[in-house]
Amino acid sequence: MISALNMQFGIKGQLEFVEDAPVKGTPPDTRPAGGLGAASGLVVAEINNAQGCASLCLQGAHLMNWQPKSQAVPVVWLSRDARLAAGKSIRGGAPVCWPWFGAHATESGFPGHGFARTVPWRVIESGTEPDGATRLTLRLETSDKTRVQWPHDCNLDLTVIAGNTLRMELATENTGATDFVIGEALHTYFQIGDIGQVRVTGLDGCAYWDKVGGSNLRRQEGGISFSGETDRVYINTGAACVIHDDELNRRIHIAKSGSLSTVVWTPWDEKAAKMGDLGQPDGWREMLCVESANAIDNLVKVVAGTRHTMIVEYRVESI
Ligand code: TA6
Repeated sequence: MISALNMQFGIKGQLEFVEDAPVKGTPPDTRPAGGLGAASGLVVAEINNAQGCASLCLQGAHLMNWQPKSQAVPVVWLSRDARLAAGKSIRGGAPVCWPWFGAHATESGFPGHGFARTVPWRVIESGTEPDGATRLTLRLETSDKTRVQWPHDCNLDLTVIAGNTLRMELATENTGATDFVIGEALHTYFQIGDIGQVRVTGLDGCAYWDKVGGSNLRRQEGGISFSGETDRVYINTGAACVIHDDELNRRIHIAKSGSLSTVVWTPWDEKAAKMGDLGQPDGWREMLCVESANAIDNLVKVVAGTRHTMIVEYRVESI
């Protein structure tokens, strides 16, 4: 598998596929604590080019890390407690939430945020962009299991272009004869200096569903700062956002297209402690989710025979 992948899609000195396996010569149960945990056997695409580096687990097409060469600290956050395991979601990175966001509308037994992030995807293309960035495209592998939860004929592709910027394109192609409706998100965890110090701008005046303590419709006034659990689904907005991070001396610019919802989430201390996988004791202070999505009021009808694509582009500005 690994050698065949590298033969067909590897790019010398830029893109290599590796197995999440024990360090050579050490028994699997002595893997270092933390990091990516015990050997999962899952395959990871390691990208390293002149502009930056990134890593992506083929399961879930789950981008785990992105760090442009200009940055001493990764831009996409991965929990110290992140574990790779078959069928399990990875804490951090950019989980693909599809074909629904949040809880399933009617089936409480179906996984939150859909199944896309915990099933196998296969590589369908790789290449080098004219500016030297590395491009990789993966396609979700449908199965009897996925068809139980999603009985529609479709292709779901994720194209990742990693370099000085990070671009992700999530394309849903309806190859069947009937329309269907999806919810989706690129649920990206950004690395920040401290949650109490950052601000998010770009959503001034936008309506949002406040998910903390129920679900109340409110309107954003000015920028967003954080002093407690925050879980907001901003609706009907195609706006770009900026994370202002004075501690890390940078601004993270989050542009998007094909997305009318933006989710802003920090669990804060109590929820983080309950979740238990954000890196004890206060890993949650170093992450903030700003997710480009189509959720709640902004579900997307994909007409039979057509394709819908949601695109994000992240850029870091040192200040
Ligand atoms: O996007 C915010 C959110 O919906 C939160 O409510 C929280 O559940 C978070 O996603 C993480 O969800 P997960 O299923 O990855 O633990």
